[in-house]
Formats: sequence, C-alpha cells, structure tokens
Amino acid sequence: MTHYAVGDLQGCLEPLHCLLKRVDFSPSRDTLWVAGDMVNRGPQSLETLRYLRGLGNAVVAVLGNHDLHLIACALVDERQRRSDTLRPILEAPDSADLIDWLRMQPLMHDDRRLGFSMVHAGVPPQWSREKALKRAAEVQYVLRDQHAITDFLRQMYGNLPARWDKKLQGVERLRLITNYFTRMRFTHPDGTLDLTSKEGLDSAPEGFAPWFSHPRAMAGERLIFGHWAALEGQCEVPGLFALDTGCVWGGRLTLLNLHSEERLSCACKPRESA
Ligand SMILES: [Mn+2]
Repeated sequence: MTHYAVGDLQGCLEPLHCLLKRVDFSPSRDTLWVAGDMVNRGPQSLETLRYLRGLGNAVVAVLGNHDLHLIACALVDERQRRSDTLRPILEAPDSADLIDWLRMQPLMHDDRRLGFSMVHAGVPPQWSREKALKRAAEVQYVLRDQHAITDFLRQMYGNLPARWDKKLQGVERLRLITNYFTRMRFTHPDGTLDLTSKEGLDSAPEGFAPWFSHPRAMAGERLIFGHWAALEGQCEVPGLFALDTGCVWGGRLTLLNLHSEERLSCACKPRESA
C-alpha cells in the first residue's frame, strides 16, 4: 500500500493517468491525495471529477478555490469567469452527484499515522495543526449542510477581512478561513492576508512575504500544498511540499510518494489559448 499526493489538476486528466501508470497505481491497494483545484481552466474537468469520485476510498481530496467556485456556480448561479471551463460539469447528467461529492471534501486533511497534512494554499503562520483542523471543520460543516451552504456561497467572495481574529463570527469568519486555506500566498508576519499579488516570491507587497517564510506554529510538520504555480514546486522550508508545478499552464504534473518523499512528474500540454 503506497500513498501518493498530486498537485493542482485543473482538469488535466492525461498527465494524471501518465503518473499513475508509471507508479502502477492500484485503487484497491494505493491512495491518491489531491491538493485541490481539481477542476477549471484545463481541458477535462468533467472527466477528472468523475475519475476522482470513481476512485472511492482510494482518493483523499481537499478543496481549492476553483473547486469552491464550481460549487458556487452550481448551487447559487455564481457567474462564470471568461477563462472558466466548468460548463461541461454544470450541464452533465451527473452534475448534482459530482457537486455533492465535491462539497463533502474538507479544506484540510490530516493523517497522523503517515505524519502528513494537506491543504490547497497553506496554513496561516499563527495556526497550530489542531487549530487549523478545527477552523477547516467550521467551513466543512457549512458546506455539508444543504441550507447553510447556499447562504455561505453567496457571500464567500471577497478579500476582507484580511486579518484573523478569533472573535470573528458568521460569514466573515468563514470567508477568512476559506481564503487562508484556498487562496493565500503572501501574509504579513501577523497573518494579515494580501490577496492581490499572484506572482513569484519577489512580488510581495511591502511588509508581506510568503506565508511559509514567517515563524509558524506548524514549523517542522509535514504539509502538502498546491495553488502557487509560480513557485514551480520549489519550497525550501523543511516539511513543506509545494506540488503545483503549473500543469494547466503547460508545465508538469507532480506526484509525491509520501513514504520516500520522491517526486515524479509528467509533462502537460500547453493550454489552448482562451
Ligand atoms: Mn488555487
């Protein structure tokens, strides 16, 4: 039994099959962790979602910003962006089942036996693993409630509040938790989010730096994340595994073996221009 993790798929199913074939992946024996952003922008979002759901217990997924966007498009008619490629999912006969599967996935996964956690974007510097898991569960609880989820999705978008305060309540609290786990790149040392810069490490606004470069409550613990293609899979911080290697942008898809920490990658086709 081998556990693997893969970064942002964004509807790129062929490179995933390439990787799984190379390691002779067997769903009856092995487990695939998926670091979120399973869909959107890429060519085969519907097929990717069906494939992952079909893996049953062999898949462990966390939600990324694109996955939440898909859920919002499906459940509260959130407007699609020009570059979105979500229509085939929304119009599929099994759309409702796929969206239901998706909204059951958490924002953070943790496995103490393996000694690994996984999120899409990151865990803010101040949060311990226990606190992060509790806060991820707050959003997960709402996503799993068929009434509460629509209220939340209608108010999910937005960059504020930017700074965590445990006294935050309601949708503001849920929005910030969601932004930390699914959209974060740069933060102030005190955890204040900047969601305007999306480029490489040197594009931080003054006073801000990559979330993982600050002193962190989770320092030293093994954590898998994706979301930040500009890192090109490079993160020198011990215990952190950056897995978004820009597949949807014509980069590569990277598979991490959780036991050996070895990486394997398959090339991805350059995206057809939108
Ligand atoms: Mn993302």
